[in-house]
Amino acid sequence: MYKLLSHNDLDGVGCGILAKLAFGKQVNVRYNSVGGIDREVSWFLEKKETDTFLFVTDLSVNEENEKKLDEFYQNGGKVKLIDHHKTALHINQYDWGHIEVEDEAGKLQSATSLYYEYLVRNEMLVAKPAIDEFVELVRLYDTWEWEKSGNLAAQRLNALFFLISIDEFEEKMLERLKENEHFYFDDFEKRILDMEDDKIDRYIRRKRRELIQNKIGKYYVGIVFAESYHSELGNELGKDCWHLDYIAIVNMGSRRMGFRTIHDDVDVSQIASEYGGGGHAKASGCTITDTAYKHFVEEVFHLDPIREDARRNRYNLKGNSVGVLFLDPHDSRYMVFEDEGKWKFEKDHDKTDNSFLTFQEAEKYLKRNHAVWLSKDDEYVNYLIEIIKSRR
Ligand SMILES: [Mn+2]
Repeated sequence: MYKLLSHNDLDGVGCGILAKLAFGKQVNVRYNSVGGIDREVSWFLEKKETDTFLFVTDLSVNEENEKKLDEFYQNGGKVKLIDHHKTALHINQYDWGHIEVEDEAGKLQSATSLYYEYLVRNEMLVAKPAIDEFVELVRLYDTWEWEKSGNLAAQRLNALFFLISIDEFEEKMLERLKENEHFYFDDFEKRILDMEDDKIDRYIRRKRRELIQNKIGKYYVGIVFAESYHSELGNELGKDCWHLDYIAIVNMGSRRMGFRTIHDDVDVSQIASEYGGGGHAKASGCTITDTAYKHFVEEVFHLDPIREDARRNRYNLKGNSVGVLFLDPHDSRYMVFEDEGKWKFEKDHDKTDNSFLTFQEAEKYLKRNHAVWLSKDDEYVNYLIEIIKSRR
């Protein structure tokens, strides 16, 4: 017999699907949250099922279970822990551990891609195009590479995963992978996925209007209270507010929060670990501890959300060397302009000493320090009229 303890997200369930393809009724699969895995591992070890082969995928164990698993292994038990989170790299010291964040070519791994390689290499599963394609979609989604490569199928696979129950998802995927040469979405799935896309767009637009900005430690942070679509939300808000170092998504209901960044020079696994959590450089999470509550809820709750840039301008356009007008919450106006190869700004018609190499740097400075937004054309025109009048 085989037992698989895996994560309850798409990547974790991808491992479960592969296990069922490989072992059929011989495997017992259980999905766990990050917080639930250690209890399951302890239970398994207490039962002393020495002839059951234990797989743990997409999750790691605490120190106590790490020791107990090694003891189990040393006494002839069969166990393999396969993960791609860098916080688990120390498990590689054991023969039964295989943690790989990226392969030799620098391609980011997911638990599903690692487990697939493992099963095929050990002749427990025969590779075929449909499975290759499914595994790659899961990997693209889990590592966020789909964003760069623009692979919407990966994002849609995850959306489908959340639209139906885990059991239903498993069943559909198992049948599809067994019976077809290639992976596909059927017509019904395509329709509900289109509807879901619209819903996500509306949700993100609404949450953008609720985004709060604050400086926490050395970082400028965007904070949003949200229950759903954390990945999509973190990514879209991060791109829209690229002047922020990372986005913190607070879920009061589950008492958990997530951190997302689009920037290569910010490591949010570091930030999560300061609050007792963990994860990846670009996506991480933690439970809302007292300190996290203080920083991300209490101290920001009274702040107003940051305004959006005007989107339908014809004249007040970013990068316009003649001048670009920004407004701040205290009704101050900032005109950014190019002068002798440098970008400068005046505040309410008064010169300032600031100068920047690019327009983006000036915009970043103003957005971080003064929470500005791009004004609409009519305010821009008014400002220009004031300049003309003052010259007469
Ligand atoms: Mn994963």
